[in-house]
Amino acid sequence: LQPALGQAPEPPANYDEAKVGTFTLPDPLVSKAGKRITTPADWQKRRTELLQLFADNVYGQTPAQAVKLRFQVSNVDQAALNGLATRKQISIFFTDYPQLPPIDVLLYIPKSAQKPAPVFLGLNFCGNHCVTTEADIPLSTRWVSNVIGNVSVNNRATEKARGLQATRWPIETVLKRGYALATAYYGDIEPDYPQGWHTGIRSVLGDTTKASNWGAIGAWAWGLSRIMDYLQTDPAIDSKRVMVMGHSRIGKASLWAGAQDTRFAAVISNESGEGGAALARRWYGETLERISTHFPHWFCPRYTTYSKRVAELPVDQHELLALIAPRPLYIASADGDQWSDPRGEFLSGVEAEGVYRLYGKTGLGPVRFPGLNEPVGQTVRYHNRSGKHDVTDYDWAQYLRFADELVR
Ligand code: GTR
Repeated sequence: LQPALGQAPEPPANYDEAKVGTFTLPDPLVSKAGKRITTPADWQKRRTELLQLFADNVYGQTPAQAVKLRFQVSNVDQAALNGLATRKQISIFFTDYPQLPPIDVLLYIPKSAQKPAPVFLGLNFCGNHCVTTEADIPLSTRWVSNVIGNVSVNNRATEKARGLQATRWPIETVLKRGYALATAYYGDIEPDYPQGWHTGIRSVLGDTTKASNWGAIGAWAWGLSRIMDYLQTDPAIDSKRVMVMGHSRIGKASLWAGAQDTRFAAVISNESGEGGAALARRWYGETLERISTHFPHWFCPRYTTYSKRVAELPVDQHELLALIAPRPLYIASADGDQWSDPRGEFLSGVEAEGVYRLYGKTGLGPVRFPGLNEPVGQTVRYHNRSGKHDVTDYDWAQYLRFADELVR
């Protein structure tokens, strides 16, 4: 691809470990004033500081104001998936902003549950009709990407999209293990293109004049918290056991949601890469420069200013992971997805260890970068799956085991 006239050609991506470079990571356990953090109480103060640094420099400021919500249960099927689940569809309306579309939540609750069920919550990439082949899930009427599967026409979903990403959502397996599954289309919160914010929550909240105005990742994370608001009202759900899970750009949003909103009991990052779990200071695969020029709408405006001076970014992504401590965290990479920098994702988890230790927990523990398909760690877990950028049954098998051991 030729760069457009007047545009500098893109620097090539590095995939050579020898060329990653040397760098000094900011220490999560040293406050801005230079004080060493040694107790959970001090960490709580440092946490506030770090959240602010991520807001000011990476994702933007999440508006603090409470937004009035109205939950409308539009459809309940007591015998979905051959009687395996109660399936509910819930629309989350924003009472004060009737111009905004609702977030349409698709929720499966295991029929076998004797008590409120723990739940995996994750946003999906192309509409609720994409996660399942069930014919009676309405096609999303929102803007959808034309690129995913080449099945949309003029950015609207078609029947061909039904079940398109069902392999990423093994709903029946999850239900049979006793977990509920909740999902919603990320484009309900903000359609993922540069002007998409005009029809999403960022059109009414935030401040576009500020370098720390929130970006789309911030909006998606905010939306996850609004779904949590609903889950807290559903008596069939154990809202103390909500695990937020996300793939790739939605993995970035899930991490930011889990960092800010401690109601999430655990966080699962599936190949979140740059701006997610991967260390920004490593020159490997996707870089801050590349992501902030290709997807500036995902981040706050100030983020781009670090593209040629990443060493000056006052945070790095291990501190985002540390913000999830002491809660369980799963970081998953794929070997065929070097763009996401598997080793950089692993090292980021290693660097969060000190904060887990403050709470008497072992995070990843003293581990080396593992071989393929070899999960490691304790409260923080990591695997590097063989295969491409995707969410597979292998990934879910690990998440279910992790949930059984640490969240259940
Ligand atoms: C890529 C982007 C990654 C990742 C990915 C995805 O184009 O460079 O950071 O977010 O998209 O979301 O699948």
